[in-house]
Amino acid sequence: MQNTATPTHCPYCALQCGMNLTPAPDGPAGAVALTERADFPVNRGALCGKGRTAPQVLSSRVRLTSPLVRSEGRLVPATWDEALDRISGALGSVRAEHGADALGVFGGGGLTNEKAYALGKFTRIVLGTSQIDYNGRFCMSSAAAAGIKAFGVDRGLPFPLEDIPRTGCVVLVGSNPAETMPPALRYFTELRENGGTLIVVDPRRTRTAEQADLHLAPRPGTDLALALGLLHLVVAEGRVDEEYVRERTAGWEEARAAAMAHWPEYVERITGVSVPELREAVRMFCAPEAAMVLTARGPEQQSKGTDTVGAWINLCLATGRAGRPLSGYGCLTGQGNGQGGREHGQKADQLPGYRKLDDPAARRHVAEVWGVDPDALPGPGRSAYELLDALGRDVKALLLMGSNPVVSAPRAAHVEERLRSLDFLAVADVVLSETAALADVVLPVTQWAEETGTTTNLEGRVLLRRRAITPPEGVRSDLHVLHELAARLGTRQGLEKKFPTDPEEVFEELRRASAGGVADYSGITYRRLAEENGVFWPCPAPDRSPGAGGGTERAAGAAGDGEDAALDAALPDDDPARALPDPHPGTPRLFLDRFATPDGRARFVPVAHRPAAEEPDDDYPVLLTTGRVVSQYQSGAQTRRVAELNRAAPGPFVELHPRLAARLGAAEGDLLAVESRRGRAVAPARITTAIRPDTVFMPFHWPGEGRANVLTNPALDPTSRMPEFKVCAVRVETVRG
Ligand SMILES: Nc1nc2c(c(=O)[nH]1)N[C@H]1C(S)=C(S)[C@@H](COP(=O)(O)OP(=O)(O)OC[C@H]3O[C@@H](n4cnc5c(=O)[nH]c(N)nc54)[C@H](O)[C@@H]3O)O[C@H]1N2
Ligand SMILES: Nc1nc2c(c(=O)[nH]1)N[C@H]1C(S)=C(S)[C@@H](COP(=O)(O)OP(=O)(O)OC[C@H]3O[C@@H](n4cnc5c(=O)[nH]c(N)nc54)[C@H](O)[C@@H]3O)O[C@H]1N2
Ligand code: SF4
Ligand SMILES: [Mo]
Repeated sequence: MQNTATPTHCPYCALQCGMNLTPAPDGPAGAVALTERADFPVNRGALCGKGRTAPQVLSSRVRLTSPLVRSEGRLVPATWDEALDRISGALGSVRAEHGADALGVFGGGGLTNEKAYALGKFTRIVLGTSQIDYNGRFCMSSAAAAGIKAFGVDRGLPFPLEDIPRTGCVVLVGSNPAETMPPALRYFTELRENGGTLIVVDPRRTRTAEQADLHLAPRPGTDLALALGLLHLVVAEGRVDEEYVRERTAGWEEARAAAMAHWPEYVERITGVSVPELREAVRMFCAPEAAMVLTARGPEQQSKGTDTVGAWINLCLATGRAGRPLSGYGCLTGQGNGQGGREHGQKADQLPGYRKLDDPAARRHVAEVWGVDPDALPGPGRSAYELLDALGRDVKALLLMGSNPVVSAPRAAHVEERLRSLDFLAVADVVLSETAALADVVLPVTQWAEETGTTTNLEGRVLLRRRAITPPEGVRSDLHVLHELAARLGTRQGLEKKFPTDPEEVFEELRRASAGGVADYSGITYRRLAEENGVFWPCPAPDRSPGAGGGTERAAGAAGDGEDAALDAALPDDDPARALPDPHPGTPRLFLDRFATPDGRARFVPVAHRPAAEEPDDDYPVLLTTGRVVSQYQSGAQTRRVAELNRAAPGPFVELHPRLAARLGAAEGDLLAVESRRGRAVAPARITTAIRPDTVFMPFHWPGEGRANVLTNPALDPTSRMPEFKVCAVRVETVRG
């Protein structure tokens, strides 16, 4: 491999910060030097501590470099052939005995587009099962469902991050970028420097909330009432944009009636946010010409997450703040490929290009690309938690790629027990995660810097992650795993030929499969991604019209235009190349002319407040909410292997208010037992006035005694099937002795 710097992207969150990597010739295997990559516009060189230290996880000391198989209860090293044969033997016999739907597949939003695509295809045409879902269900599924209802398409942000500093007001609802996307905080700082205002809605005064002009601290699980109360005031104060509502939306009367039932005083009682604060928020949001609402996991990870996001979208629509320059609703997606991972078919109900598995035309199109009979494609399967809950019962064997549910799934002790009850579990991972440790076979796979692939960041910008170094001996790519399993498990000879191991070949097929779909990638090539530093979908191939139903802006001046024009001028008049249409420039901004609904209008959704699935009572009097800290990533499988990050964030804690601490007789650092109807976790107290006195907060990054997810409630949103990670009832006690 060359010793020059390779421009690539971080393996972790949805910002997908750019960085340069150079192999270190004299260092240990996998050692690379990381340097700033200033040409990538999203982070302009800045990285958080996780991104900066990500190369440490490449070193073979902290990772798996040999397949492992279970023998007499223990995981022992094996050859790749032994491990793959074990998997195909076990999956084959479960299928023979119990039918294809007894096989389950669980994917991840960190997988590249190519892997997500290949995994969905493998599940449907090699295993023949409907039982696939992925951890993205736990992430942005509520925002996705609400976006589809209101706008007809789900793309996290319908505009690039660079628009944020130029709008007038941003409401950040349950989002803590100071910890979860530090390089993006700059966009909000610049907003305020430009005279714009920032409102943060969070039960905790986070480092993000500290930057805000106005911080609203609602009781966890009450964002729906809060948004309805704000809409009520918008109507009462005559701030509705009547002309916009008439021309660009449908369903206002019903939504208006629902909001009018939510009086400010009633909303104050539910949320704890005072009427003057509500009025101030409305004034700040409505004063400038343009404004945005951005949600993240706070309001979304609720059993009413879809309705809650719908209520915030209604607020944008009533005030004319969607589908106009510098205005709109957006969701800040989480994982590295959180956006692309939900578009190409690892979701239970989905086919590539964001097509629906139950749509006959979609089935025909994709089946043709795959060279199979549309009737042979299974139907929609169970959602993530429902799939995990069915393990050992209806689903007897599981193949898992890119998630660590023992730590990250709700009601985690139960999920762990379900995983243990499987006839067979295979896990592909880069480290021995807590979930991999339960497996019958573990496959060690290549990591971000060792393989090429595309991801789609939170803006809908498709990016090329490039291979920068040679992987260690003994590891293979996820694409290789699927190829080899297709060879062993295919119901007809040669099926593995449909599973190439070269990512660009997979992408070429993904382009065709997505063509004409909502998330149309057909006009995107690896070459363009390399030259243009990313392309926003939809980007149809030149002879197609956008699949998202128009409403899109043709971005001016995509790189290469000038070059093409010069080339054109140089060609003789009758040269066939002259007739080639210009490539589609991609779509940084959606909805400017019309929304992606059949009639081009956005839909108001009538919603009403309802309580959380579990409210505090005498037995469990305190609210628990959960989330993240800056120095650990998700289940911690990768970041807990980096010493510097462990020093910064060594373990779990329970954040609580001094008043609650006094009532419990707890001092800073004392061990607290937090108990819910599902389990008990123990972690030291961290006392701060930055949290509401009725609420405790725990980060979920750790296994063991302080595992927050043994407490959380798997109550599901009826539409998105999102579990209620952000609110459940607990009791808290100090642990004596
Ligand atoms: N350091 C770090 N960064 C990450 C990740 C990580 O694990 N670690 N993960 C990535 C991923 S996959 C994701 S999804 C994103 C998540 O990014 P965020 O959504 O910013 O992260 P969270 O900490 O889960 O939740 C955000 C805030 O919601 C608040 N909150 C809790 N309950 C409620 C409520 O009922 N209402 C409201 N309004 N707010 C509430 C919490 O106090 C918290 O501050 O981060 C990404 N970036
Ligand atoms: N209580 C609570 N729980 C939560 C949340 C919360 O806010 N509160 N948030 C939820 C959210 S938003 C999310 S996104 C989930 C995330 O939780 P998880 O799904 O557990 O996510 P990770 O910890 O990122 O797990 C990814 C695993 O895949 C491995 N891996 C990384 N890259 C690859 C690859 O390319 N191939 C393969 N085969 N493996 C790879 C990693 O080493 C790791 O073991 O957690 C959810 N759980
Ligand atoms: S903000 Fe996200 S993408 Fe950027 S360096 Fe940190 S973890 Fe990586
Ligand atoms: Mo996430």
